[in-house]
Amino acid sequence: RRLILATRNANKVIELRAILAGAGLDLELVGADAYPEIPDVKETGTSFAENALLKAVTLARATGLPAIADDSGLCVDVLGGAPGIFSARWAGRHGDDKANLDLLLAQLSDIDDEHRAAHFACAAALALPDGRERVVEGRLEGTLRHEPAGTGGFGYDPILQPNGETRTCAELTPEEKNAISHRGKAFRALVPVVRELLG
Ligand code: ITT
Ligand code: NA
Repeated sequence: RRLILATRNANKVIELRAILAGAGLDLELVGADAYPEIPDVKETGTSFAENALLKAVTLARATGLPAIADDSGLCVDVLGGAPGIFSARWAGRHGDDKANLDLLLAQLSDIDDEHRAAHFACAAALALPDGRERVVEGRLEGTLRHEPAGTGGFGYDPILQPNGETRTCAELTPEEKNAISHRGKAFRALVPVVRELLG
């Protein structure tokens, strides 16, 4: 049986495959790229959960298959939670990770180390063609560096140092990141829900 990964972000696909590989789900995970005729989902929600559900529900309806989706981002305390759901297009162009990160660092240049708390958030949604839907969330708390460090991961990973770590997310191995990340937590929490609803 097939389960659609309702994302066009290649870095998310890599992480989701690794996170779900250990779950023992007897499902074939198929990326949204296998359905190029389905238009991009407009993320019109006002929360990570709403946007994740929009993506999962749209793909489940369009394919007739169960779908899971990820909506995620970086929430900076001193910015009142921004970039938040706008993380992927903070500097204007959707998915321009370097421009997004550079702009955020510039916006925080005057903020001292005591006031650089931030967290990654991830909403993991499951939608079935019959209309059933569920969503769970995960977080990774940390502080923001003044300069990027590391080459792993994607997005804002080079500037987020998880609490209790001396390295940024981009300096962790993929296994280390997935073990503590917002995405790892959210999707490990979604696994029993997938089992319950898909049998
Ligand atoms: P899909 O909607 O197709 O899944 P997307 O890239 O548009 O792909 P989002 O709207 O959820 O996905 O935006 C996620 C953004 O949040 C991403 O571009 C990064 O800037 C940031 N982000 C999410 N998870 C991250 C992580 O694990 N490490 C670093 N940055 C992350
Ligand atoms: Na989004």
